[in-house]
Amino acid sequence: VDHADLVRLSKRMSLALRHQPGRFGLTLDGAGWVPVGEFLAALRIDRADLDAVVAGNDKQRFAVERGPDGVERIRASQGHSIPVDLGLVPVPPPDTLYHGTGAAAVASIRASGLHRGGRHHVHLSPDVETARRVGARRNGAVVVLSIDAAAMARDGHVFYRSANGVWLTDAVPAGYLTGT
Ligand code: HQG
Repeated sequence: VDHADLVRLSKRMSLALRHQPGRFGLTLDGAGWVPVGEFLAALRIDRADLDAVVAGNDKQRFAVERGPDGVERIRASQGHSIPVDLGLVPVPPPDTLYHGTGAAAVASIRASGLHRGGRHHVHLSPDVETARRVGARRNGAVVVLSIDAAAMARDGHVFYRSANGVWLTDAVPAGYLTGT
């Protein structure tokens, strides 16, 4: 399999593990896990392909581990639109976090802050380069916004960090956004 195949498979895996497991005949447990064997059968892929995606993934989107019952399981580390409880614990954020987006969204974001949309949380990046990559998924020019996470934390906003290093919070009110 070449790189393009792995990216395609990674997207199918994201669809199954974050958004539409039912479309693949899968049911995730309350924390988003599904047994690896079931997952391979449902997506009709073999173990080597799964390992290639999990190991080679640029963002480490997927976690594979042995569950308490001894059965190997897989889940997405973040990005769900279906209700799963990842069991993330609140962590104090770095002073500044970043959000990369498209220029077209900036006026609205400056007016009303960052909303989580269909996802569980607003996704924030630990550094400008990562935020730029996230923003590059949008059309047009990329804008990187800085977030005064220290002030948010002082004011009682809670932050989480996913297993793959994405910072998560419920919402970012406009007052905590600064330029780039
Ligand atoms: C925008 C990828 C107008 C926001 C990435 C973003 C990330 C507003 C879009 C993860 C707004 C939502 C999430 C407002 C927010 N007005 N636009 N008030 N508030 N927005 O995809 O952060 O590759 O749900 O700027 O790497 O882009 O899937 O969020 O452009 O970690 O693993 O609404 O998805 O991860 O888009 O990306 P998304 P995101 P994966």
